[in-house]
Amino acid sequence: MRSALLCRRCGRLSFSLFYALILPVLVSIAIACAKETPATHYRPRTRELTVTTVPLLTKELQTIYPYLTQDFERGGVLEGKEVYTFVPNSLTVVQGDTVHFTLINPEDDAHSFVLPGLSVTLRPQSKVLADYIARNAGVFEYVCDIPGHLPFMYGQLVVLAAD
Ligand SMILES: [Cu+2]
Repeated sequence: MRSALLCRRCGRLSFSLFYALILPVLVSIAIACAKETPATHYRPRTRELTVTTVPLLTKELQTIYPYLTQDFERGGVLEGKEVYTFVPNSLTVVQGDTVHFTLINPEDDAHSFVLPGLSVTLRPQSKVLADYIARNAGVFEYVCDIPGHLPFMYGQLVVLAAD
Protein backbone atom coordinates (compact mmCIF):
# COMPACT_ATOMS: atom_id res chain seq x y z
CA MET A 1 0.00 0.00 0.00
CA ARG A 2 1.37 3.37 -1.05
CA SER A 3 1.41 6.38 1.24
CA ALA A 4 -1.04 9.18 0.43
CA LEU A 5 1.93 11.61 0.41
CA LEU A 6 3.67 9.82 -2.44
CA CYS A 7 3.13 10.58 -6.10
CA ARG A 8 1.23 7.73 -7.81
CA ARG A 9 3.34 7.93 -10.94
CA CYS A 10 6.90 8.36 -9.63
CA GLY A 11 6.64 7.29 -5.98
CA ARG A 12 8.25 10.48 -4.67
CA LEU A 13 6.88 12.81 -2.05
CA SER A 14 4.06 14.82 -3.55
CA PHE A 15 4.86 18.52 -3.19
CA SER A 16 1.26 19.60 -3.54
CA LEU A 17 0.29 17.33 -0.64
CA PHE A 18 3.30 18.59 1.35
CA TYR A 19 2.21 22.20 0.93
CA ALA A 20 -1.43 21.40 1.58
CA LEU A 21 -1.04 19.23 4.68
CA ILE A 22 2.37 19.32 6.33
CA LEU A 23 3.49 22.92 5.85
CA PRO A 24 0.51 24.47 7.70
CA VAL A 25 1.16 22.12 10.62
CA LEU A 26 4.86 23.10 10.75
CA VAL A 27 4.01 26.81 10.61
CA SER A 28 1.47 26.38 13.44
CA ILE A 29 4.05 24.62 15.59
CA ALA A 30 6.64 27.33 14.89
CA ILE A 31 4.20 30.10 15.84
CA ALA A 32 3.16 28.30 19.02
CA CYS A 33 6.81 27.82 20.04
CA ALA A 34 7.65 31.46 19.32
CA LYS A 35 4.82 32.65 21.60
CA GLU A 36 6.02 30.46 24.48
CA THR A 37 9.65 31.58 24.29
CA PRO A 38 10.33 33.93 27.19
CA ALA A 39 11.40 37.48 26.34
CA THR A 40 15.16 37.91 26.43
CA HIS A 41 15.21 41.70 26.34
CA TYR A 42 17.35 43.20 29.09
CA ARG A 43 15.52 45.33 31.62
CA PRO A 44 17.77 48.24 32.68
CA ARG A 45 18.73 48.36 36.34
CA THR A 46 19.82 50.99 38.79
CA ARG A 47 23.29 50.25 40.13
CA GLU A 48 24.92 51.73 43.21
CA LEU A 49 28.67 52.09 42.60
CA THR A 50 31.22 53.60 44.95
CA VAL A 51 34.57 54.86 43.69
CA THR A 52 37.28 56.06 46.10
CA THR A 53 40.48 57.98 45.38
CA VAL A 54 43.55 56.32 46.88
CA PRO A 55 47.15 57.59 47.10
CA LEU A 56 49.86 55.15 46.08
CA LEU A 57 53.15 57.05 45.66
CA THR A 58 52.78 60.62 46.86
CA LYS A 59 55.28 63.17 48.15
CA GLU A 60 54.06 62.64 51.71
CA LEU A 61 55.36 59.07 51.49
CA GLN A 62 59.00 60.14 51.02
CA THR A 63 59.57 59.69 54.76
CA ILE A 64 58.46 56.06 54.50
CA TYR A 65 60.02 55.32 51.10
CA PRO A 66 63.26 57.38 50.84
CA TYR A 67 63.80 56.37 47.20
CA LEU A 68 60.80 58.54 46.29
CA THR A 69 62.87 61.67 46.93
CA GLN A 70 64.98 60.86 43.89
CA ASP A 71 61.90 59.89 41.89
CA PHE A 72 60.22 63.26 42.54
CA GLU A 73 63.37 65.31 41.86
CA ARG A 74 64.00 67.08 38.57
CA GLY A 75 64.72 64.38 35.99
CA GLY A 76 63.27 61.67 38.27
CA VAL A 77 60.74 59.16 36.97
CA LEU A 78 57.92 60.92 38.86
CA GLU A 79 58.97 64.53 38.26
CA GLY A 80 55.83 66.68 38.40
CA LYS A 81 53.67 63.64 39.14
CA GLU A 82 52.15 61.74 42.01
CA VAL A 83 50.59 58.31 41.70
CA TYR A 84 46.98 57.95 42.78
CA THR A 85 44.36 55.50 41.68
CA PHE A 86 40.63 54.98 41.69
CA VAL A 87 39.31 51.98 43.58
CA PRO A 88 37.84 50.20 41.74
CA ASN A 89 39.41 51.15 38.43
CA SER A 90 37.14 48.93 36.34
CA LEU A 91 33.35 49.02 36.42
CA THR A 92 30.86 47.05 34.33
CA VAL A 93 27.23 47.97 33.68
CA VAL A 94 24.72 47.25 30.92
CA GLN A 95 23.48 49.71 28.33
CA GLY A 96 20.44 51.57 29.66
CA ASP A 97 21.42 51.17 33.32
CA THR A 98 21.28 54.15 35.65
CA VAL A 99 24.37 54.42 37.82
CA HIS A 100 24.22 56.12 41.20
CA PHE A 101 27.85 56.98 41.84
CA THR A 102 29.16 57.66 45.31
CA LEU A 103 32.55 59.31 44.79
CA ILE A 104 34.73 59.53 47.88
CA ASN A 105 37.93 61.52 48.23
CA PRO A 106 39.31 60.86 51.73
CA GLU A 107 42.57 62.72 51.11
CA ASP A 108 43.75 66.30 51.63
CA ASP A 109 44.40 66.68 47.87
CA ALA A 110 41.75 67.66 45.33
CA HIS A 111 40.78 65.23 42.56
CA SER A 112 38.16 64.94 39.84
CA PHE A 113 36.13 62.16 38.28
CA VAL A 114 35.70 62.76 34.56
CA LEU A 115 33.77 60.37 32.36
CA PRO A 116 32.26 61.22 28.94
CA GLY A 117 29.02 62.95 29.93
CA LEU A 118 29.97 63.42 33.60
CA SER A 119 32.53 65.68 35.26
CA VAL A 120 32.74 65.96 39.04
CA THR A 121 35.15 67.93 41.21
CA LEU A 122 36.22 66.06 44.34
CA ARG A 123 37.33 68.49 46.99
CA PRO A 124 39.59 67.21 49.76
CA GLN A 125 37.84 64.93 52.22
CA SER A 126 34.53 65.01 50.41
CA LYS A 127 31.84 62.68 49.19
CA VAL A 128 29.85 63.49 46.04
CA LEU A 129 26.77 61.71 44.69
CA ALA A 130 26.32 61.75 40.91
CA ASP A 131 23.89 60.01 38.57
CA TYR A 132 24.85 58.68 35.16
CA ILE A 133 22.85 56.89 32.49
CA ALA A 134 24.86 54.43 30.40
CA ARG A 135 23.20 55.25 27.07
CA ASN A 136 25.82 53.74 24.77
CA ALA A 137 27.64 50.43 24.79
CA GLY A 138 31.41 50.55 24.76
CA VAL A 139 34.46 51.06 26.93
CA PHE A 140 34.74 54.54 28.43
CA GLU A 141 37.67 55.97 30.36
CA TYR A 142 37.28 57.84 33.60
CA VAL A 143 40.16 59.95 34.79
CA CYS A 144 41.21 62.56 37.28
CA ASP A 145 42.07 65.46 34.97
CA ILE A 146 44.54 67.16 37.32
CA PRO A 147 47.70 67.14 35.14
CA GLY A 148 50.04 65.80 37.84
CA HIS A 149 47.73 62.81 38.39
CA LEU A 150 47.73 61.57 34.80
CA PRO A 151 48.31 59.04 33.37
CA PHE A 152 48.02 57.06 36.60
CA MET A 153 44.60 58.10 37.85
CA TYR A 154 42.53 56.26 35.34
CA GLY A 155 39.79 53.64 35.09
CA GLN A 156 37.37 52.07 32.63
CA LEU A 157 33.60 51.88 32.59
CA VAL A 158 32.57 48.91 30.46
CA VAL A 159 29.01 49.26 29.16
CA LEU A 160 27.79 45.96 27.75
CA ALA A 161 25.28 45.96 24.89
CA ALA A 162 21.79 45.32 26.25
CA ASP A 163 20.73 42.62 23.75
CU1 LIG B 1 43.58 63.26 41.08
